[in-house]
Amino acid sequence: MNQPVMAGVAALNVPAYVKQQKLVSWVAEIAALTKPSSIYWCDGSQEEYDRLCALMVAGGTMKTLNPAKRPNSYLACSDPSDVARVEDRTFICSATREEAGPTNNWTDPQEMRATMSGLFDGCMQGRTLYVVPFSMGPLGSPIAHIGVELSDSPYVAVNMRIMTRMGRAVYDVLGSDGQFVPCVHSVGAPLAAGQKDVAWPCNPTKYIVHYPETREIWSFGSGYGGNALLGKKCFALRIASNMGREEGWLAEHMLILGVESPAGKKHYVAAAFPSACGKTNFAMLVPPKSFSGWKVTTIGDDIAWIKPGADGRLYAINPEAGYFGVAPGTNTQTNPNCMASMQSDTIFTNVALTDDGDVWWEGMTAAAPDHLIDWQGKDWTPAIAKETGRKAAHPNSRFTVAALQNPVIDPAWDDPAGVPLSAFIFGGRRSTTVPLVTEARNWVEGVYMAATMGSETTAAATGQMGIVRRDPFAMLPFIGYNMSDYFQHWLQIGKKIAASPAELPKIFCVNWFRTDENGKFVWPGFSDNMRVLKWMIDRIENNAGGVENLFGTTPRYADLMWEGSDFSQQQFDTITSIDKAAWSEEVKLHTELFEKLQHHLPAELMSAKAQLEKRLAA
Ligand code: SAT
Ligand code: MN
Repeated sequence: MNQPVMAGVAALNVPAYVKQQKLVSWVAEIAALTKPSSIYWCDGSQEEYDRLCALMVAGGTMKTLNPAKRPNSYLACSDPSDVARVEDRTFICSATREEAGPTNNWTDPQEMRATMSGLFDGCMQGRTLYVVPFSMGPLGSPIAHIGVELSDSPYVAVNMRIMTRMGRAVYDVLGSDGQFVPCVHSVGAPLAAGQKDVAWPCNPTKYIVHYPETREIWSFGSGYGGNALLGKKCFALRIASNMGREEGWLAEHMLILGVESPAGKKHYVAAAFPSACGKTNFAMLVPPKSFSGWKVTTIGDDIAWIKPGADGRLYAINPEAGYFGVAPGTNTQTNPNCMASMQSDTIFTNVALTDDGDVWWEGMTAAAPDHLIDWQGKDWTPAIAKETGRKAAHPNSRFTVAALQNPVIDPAWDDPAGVPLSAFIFGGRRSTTVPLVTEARNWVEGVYMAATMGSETTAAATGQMGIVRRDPFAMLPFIGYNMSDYFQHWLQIGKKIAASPAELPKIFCVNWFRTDENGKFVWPGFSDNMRVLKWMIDRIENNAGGVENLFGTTPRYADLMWEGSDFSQQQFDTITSIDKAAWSEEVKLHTELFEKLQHHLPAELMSAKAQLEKRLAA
């Protein structure tokens, strides 16, 4: 009769195929803290996915889209306060503040653990704790790593099934003593007995916490994207960057694409851009018609894990298995492959619902439908939008879709060995100053360009939009340790390759976003980015000209292929001109950044800056 041990504690229900005692004990420990009403171990099956989606449809979290228009697809709309990553609530709790560095929020790990224990105590009451096992990278691959996310959000469970290799097979790889990164997530909205749930539970208090030393993640209060799908930014970038530093590899905020010439020669390049700056579009680029025979294929659209191979070259894998991309602006012109990917089996978040049960977002079609239900569930018409400026879809609305649905997925995307990289590309969103494309003359100059990169902020993170901030390597929100040490790590990798028989990948810096005097983008972007990509490939093969300028080598108009384009020399000059006065101002911002990062800042970068200043003064 008296069962004190079980009182108020959900049954563990461990499936027989789970063989690891350490994992089971950890689940029991978190359950004892968070006090869910039940525990459910995800197996990753389609049946389970369908069941959890149906549960969320019944609970009002998701709507089933019209199966004739968008089969097996759903629309989830979040609480209006929970729509993007929260960088000011993201913490790197290394042993010392110095290890987290000046660009990260830091709290003493002991103190943070006490805060977390308080917040997580009873936070899953009335909810189910989902045990979500996942592999970042091909299952069982020597470069892959396993994580287990404990979450009280079924939305997280179904999204993780798309975004990672999630399910039962992970336990076979994990065995009785394999390593995994423990990830604890709660929306922070316990339910009292009989209390009715809301469609999108979350908590105004949010914490996204990383403990690099013990490789743990704790996330509280948000159900959205990178805050909640812990395999993505938290694990694959913040924790993995720490692993990479220790083990001699790189975890980067980069897409990876393959580009094949008509002659059948293939190169892979990795490109870093801040969130919502077109990584997914670039990764799925369709070359212009005039580039017949050229093919672009996708390895990944957001994250790259890059390891030196036995031959000295750098090999990259995409640790993810799906895309969590920005919807607004995506259409059959800007990204036909992405539109095709989302034809079915897609979860949409915070886009608008059409009257016939399909989705819509700003930029999807030239003309908006006459009537929509917007992402906040309100009536929306073009007239209302004109009057109030209210968007039908949130600017950071997203789609979650499996990589395998991408018609141009690269045949090697799942290769455990990864693909060899010929170049790195770094790009920011800059309406002025930074030219269309620049090639670094050497590794150090490339690292300098990446380190000092600036970009105008987007809706992917909460906070003011459109202000230029330094975003080194597009990693500002994602680096899990001291930024200066990270620069050093990059320099180190360069030295290692230089000492091997392999050639160093080239480093390029791009800017698709220069505007004219009316604030309009000058460069058409999208397909036409192929013209820039081709120049890079030609440079790699010693096959294209360019001129040296202040800080690298840039193409002249004649160095790019213009067939099928009416982009003029004069337009080209507008987006490639280097204004000395603007660059003097720009370098002041580099100085400001370097002052902030002074501690451990590599001397090579200081001298790269001194050289740039000298050229500017000449
Ligand atoms: O919300 S995510 O962090 O997954 C998207 C992004 O900001 O890149
Ligand atoms: Mn991203």
